[in-house]
Order: sequence, then structure tokens, then C-alpha cells
Amino acid sequence: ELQFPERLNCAAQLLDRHVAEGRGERLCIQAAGVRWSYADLQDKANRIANVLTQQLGLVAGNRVLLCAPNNPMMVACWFGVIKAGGIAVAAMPLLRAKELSTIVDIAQVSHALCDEALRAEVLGAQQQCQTLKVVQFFNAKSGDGLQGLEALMDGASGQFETVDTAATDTCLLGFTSGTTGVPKATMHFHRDVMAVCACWPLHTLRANADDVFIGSPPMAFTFGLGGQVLFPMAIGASMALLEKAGPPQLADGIEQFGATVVFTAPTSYRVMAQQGERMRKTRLRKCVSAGEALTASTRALWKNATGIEIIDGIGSTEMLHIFISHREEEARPGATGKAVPGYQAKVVDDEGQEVPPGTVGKLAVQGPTGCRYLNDSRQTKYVSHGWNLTGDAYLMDADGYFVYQARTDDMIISAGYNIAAPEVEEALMAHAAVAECAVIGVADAERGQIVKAFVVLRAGHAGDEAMAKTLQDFVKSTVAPYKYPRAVQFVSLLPRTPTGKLQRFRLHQS
Ligand code: 3SK
Repeated sequence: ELQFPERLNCAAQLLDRHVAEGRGERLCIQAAGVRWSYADLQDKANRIANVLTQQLGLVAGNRVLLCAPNNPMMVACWFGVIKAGGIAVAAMPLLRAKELSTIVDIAQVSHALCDEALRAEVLGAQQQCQTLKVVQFFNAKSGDGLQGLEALMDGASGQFETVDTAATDTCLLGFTSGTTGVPKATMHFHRDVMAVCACWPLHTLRANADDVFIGSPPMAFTFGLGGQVLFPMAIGASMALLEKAGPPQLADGIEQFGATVVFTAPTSYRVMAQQGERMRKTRLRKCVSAGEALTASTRALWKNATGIEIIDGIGSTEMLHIFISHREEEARPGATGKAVPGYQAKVVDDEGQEVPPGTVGKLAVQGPTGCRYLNDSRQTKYVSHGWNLTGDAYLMDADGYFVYQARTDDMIISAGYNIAAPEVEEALMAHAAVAECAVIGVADAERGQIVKAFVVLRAGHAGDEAMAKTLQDFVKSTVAPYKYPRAVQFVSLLPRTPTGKLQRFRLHQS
């Protein structure tokens, strides 16, 4: 049973504590051209907290949009917000103005601290929203001297007394793509952040203070936040941050920064395994996979290439991080693992009754870190008697290992990204040439699944390669580019029931 004091600020635990206990000079962050100690990060976060509270009018409980690729300033802003008693609302750096404005509206965001590279989309979002009054950018590259947030930080004090929050105050809102395309915000308390650091990392990962963590997921995805920021800092280790973290950049980063622990999706392992000889010569010792199901063949490919057994896991934004996993020595190819100590998992039928081992059903999970949606009627659909239904079909074998079967909803998981089919359909429907469309996920050797669109064109338009490319580019310009349909098939009509309901299963068979 995890015990936390009533008053708790996770930034005090993860950051201030190291400085207070004499570990301020330890390396905390490496990135291109950057090396920050824990004391450096604390200084930056304190300045940001001072700027927010003294110059930008932030009061405890305000929600702050953070939007940037994984870079040191993004981490400093995250801690600055939390130290000031604010609520961090991290958004995927690839989101477009319309998607950002949905997040701002749902979260009632008042302030935004964003990377200069995302200026156009963030300002576009601000125009569409009522609540977002204050926007500051960081990492401006042009011009002489400090600009934007850094200029304000320069004039602020490096001392800040971290706000004394309750353990059950919300410190972050994690957004998860709803299956309808309307995202849901999940609320996490300061206590949840410390709980997630105390469960899977200590029991399963077993890293130490000399480890160097690296990974591909953005901080806006709590898989990335945990694996690349919270978990190293909980044990006084360091992180190496990559703004671009496709498999080639990740492989380079592992080499360049001497990374020992990596968090990424199966897609990356499959690609990086092609450079097994090179990976073997790095300092890598712990490889974590989540975000999409890890097949036995990908596990074997990576092990043969590097000698390292992948630690598989499934987590969710709702539960903050991984809740089913296994230690390296307990790996069972094809299975995700067992419930992480601190969490309970079971497989249930449509009535919520637990099914016997070996029977496929819906995965339900319970634990110290979730699940609470912010002001969302879908709470009762996804949470029943304290159990969160994850949207995955699983079976549990006689030994308590959980084996992934499929998604139970319209979510497509491609290279670790969750993509809601209806959202891509809506984006396609906005094109003048599209009369009807339906989107599904289809198996893909490299990305696990890819988005495939079936499109019925309006009269006068030809369903050729040029049209497919036009539609793909159109989708990329209106929603985050990773959601675009990599495959487009033109059809004359979509399979529907007599009442007009789309029969997605028939598309899967075609
Ligand atoms: O397995 C996942 O997709 C996941 C989602 C959110 C946080 C952590 C993980 C591993």
C-alpha cells in the first residue's frame, strides 16, 4: 500500500529534493548542445515559476498548455508550471490549430508556453478560443540576445518556493484520443505522479542513478513523460532528449549520449534491429516497448540483433503509465506480462463479469493512478465500479500472463500513435471531392497498423494516384500528419446495413 503525505508537490520530490540533498551537480538533461545539472534545471524552473506568477498572472490551479518537441525548455516549463501550483496540459507538438483549440477548450487553458517552432498553430488555436489569454514562446532562434520566455526568465529570480499543494491536487491533464475523435482529458494528482514512479519503475524496470534514459514518445504522451522525465528524475538519473526521434535519430541518440535505457514502440525496434551490430556496441541495457502490441517476432528480432530482452508493457493515459508488464527474465513471447504490483487487471465480459483464464474479453484495470476524466460523460462508459475499461481485448492465461488480442473500438494504433478512425474520416470529408469515406487500421509489418481509407468520390473526380496523394496531403494539413491515411482505396460504395450503419468489419475483409 503506497502512503503519501497530505501535502505533496511532485516537483519538490522529483527536482528540489535532489538539490536539497546535495545532488544538485548531478547530470539531469542532455540534448543537442545542452548539458544541465539538477541545479540548472531547478534554476530554470524557478525562473519560469516566477515569470508565470509575477508577470503573467498565473494563480495555482490555472491550466497551462505546453507544446514543444522533447527539449530541455519543455521539461523546464513542465516543472515551472507544477512548482507554481499550475496544471500542466502538454499537447503533441504535431497538432494543428484546430486540434490544439479543442484541447484548450476542454481543459479551459489560460496560459500557454510553447516552442517558437509551433507559433503559427498555437496562435491559430488562440484565435479560436476564449480562455487562452497569455501565450509565451521559447527557443526563438533568430535575432540578437534573449527573446520571449527566455528574456523574461533572465530578469526573474532563480529562487522560488515550490507551492505547497495537496497530494490530491491535480497537477497534469493528459489527453487521450477519444474513439470518436473528441479527445478526453484525464486528471492526475501530484500523488499519482509519485505513485507511478514507485510502482513499475522500481519493481520491473530496476534502473539506477547512473542510467541515461532516452526515448521516442513526446512528453505529451504520458508514456514519454514517465519514461524520459519522471522515472529518471525519481532516482536521480539523467535523460537525453531528442526533438526528432524516428528510428534513425533514436539510434544516433543512443550512441551519442551513451543511453542505457530506451522507451519506444515496436516499430522502432524493428527498424533499429537492422543495425544490430551498431546497437550491440552501445551502452544500452534496458529496452522498454509499449504503445502498441509487441509481437513475438519483433521481440526475437531485437534479442537476436542486440542480445537484449525487451521489457514489454501496456499502459494508458488514464492510468498514467504501464500497468501490465514483466521483468526481462519473466518475458513470455506473445504475452504483455502480468499486472504490475500496485495494480489489478482482469478480463471481463460485456456485463463486466470476470471470465475464466483463456477466454477473450475486455481488459479492465484498477490502480493508484486513475482513472478520472475531466468533465466528460464518457466516465461512466469507460469506468465501472472503479475499473477502467481500456478498449483492448485480452485473454489471461492460467499463469496470469495477459495476451493482447485486438482493440475493441475504432482506435487505430500505428507506430505507437493512437489514431481515432472517425477523426480521419472527418478530415477526409472536408475535401470537396469526397462524397463518403470510412477509415480502418490494417496490419503493417513495420508500423503494426496503418490507417487505410476507403473513399467514394463525387462525380467528376478520378480515383487515381494523384487523387490519393491530394487527399493524403489534405489530411496532413488539417490534422496531425501522423494520422494521414497511408493507404487509400477508391470504392463506388461503402458496405452498410439496411438501416445505413457502416459495416466496418466488411472493410477489414476486403
Ligand atoms: O501502452 C501505452 O500505450 C501507454 C499509454 C500511456 C502511458 C503509458 C503507456 C505505456
